[in-house]
Amino acid sequence: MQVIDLRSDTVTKPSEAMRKAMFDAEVGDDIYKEDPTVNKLEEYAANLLGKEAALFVPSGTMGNQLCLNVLTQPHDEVICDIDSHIFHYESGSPAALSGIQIYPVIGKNGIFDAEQVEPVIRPTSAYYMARTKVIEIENTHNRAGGTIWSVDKIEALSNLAKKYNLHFHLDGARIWNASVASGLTVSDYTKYFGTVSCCLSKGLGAPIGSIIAGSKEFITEAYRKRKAWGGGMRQVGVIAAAGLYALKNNIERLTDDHENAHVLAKSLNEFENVDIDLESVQTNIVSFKPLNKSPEQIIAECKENGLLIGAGNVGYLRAVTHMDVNTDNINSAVEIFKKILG
Ligand code: TLP
Repeated sequence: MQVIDLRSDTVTKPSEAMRKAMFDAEVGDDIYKEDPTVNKLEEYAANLLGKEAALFVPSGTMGNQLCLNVLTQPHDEVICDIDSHIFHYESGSPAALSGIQIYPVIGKNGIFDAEQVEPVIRPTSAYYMARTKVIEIENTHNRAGGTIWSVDKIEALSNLAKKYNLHFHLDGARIWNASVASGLTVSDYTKYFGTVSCCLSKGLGAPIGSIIAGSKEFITEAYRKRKAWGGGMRQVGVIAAAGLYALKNNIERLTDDHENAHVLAKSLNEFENVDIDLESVQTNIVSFKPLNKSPEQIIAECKENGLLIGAGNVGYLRAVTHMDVNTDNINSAVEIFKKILG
């Protein structure tokens, strides 16, 4: 039985051309900054993101957590959306690795306003409170279903961060999807942030790796911390080559994934037993609520039929489109869903 895997865009496998780039990669010891391919990737990514410097890290989680660690001291606080990845899916690392706490604000589809943030910034005189240090947003927003932030809302938060001398961090794991869907460049978004983390191993199809970017000073400190946390890597040009290939070749094609997600979402919307907000389907993630059975039951029944999907927000299911599923696969997925949810 052919299996259609819509659990995540992380499941993609490197294409032949990407593997060739990996095979051909020049390598050196990256701890000594002597891996030419890693150096090329970091320079290319820094340019694309409009930042002074960038650092290749093993995962998006390490990327976000390194950024938070460098930006904060123990007892500090990070304001972010209640459904953000750093709050739900990074194993409590802000507390465990940096001794900081999260102040979650309740966004709509993962997006919140500066007006919600200003009242919860702690007064600097309140010595008995955590110190607000960072505002963090996620673009696109995973748990909210791949939603895109408007530049206006980002700019308002950036101004607020400046006003209160706070850091502004972007979890841009899927910033490429936001850029392609909105028609804005990646740096149209990233220019508002001091620090950015973004993934090469999701929709872009690289097997591993993320990039963090910011000022030279910030990256120098993050480079120290990456080593301290065991994330220093050696002849890692073989995987950096995949990341470089992904950035150069796989961004524009994300529109195909977005179209497939729309096709899937529209079909699901026609089923009696599905609650879906079509407005939230803006990129490659389709988040929907089954009304006839529990999400676990649906996941199990889909699996029996050769379709893999995952759990999303509480009570929701998540299907993610990516380069290893084509329109025929999506049509087959719709048929399976029809059997189970129609
Ligand atoms: N997200 C994964 C899971 O952890 C949920 C997925 O399948 O979508 N930021 C965002 C917005 C993410 O969606 C993810 C991964 C990360 C950070 C962390 O990246 P990795 O998995 O490389 O640590």
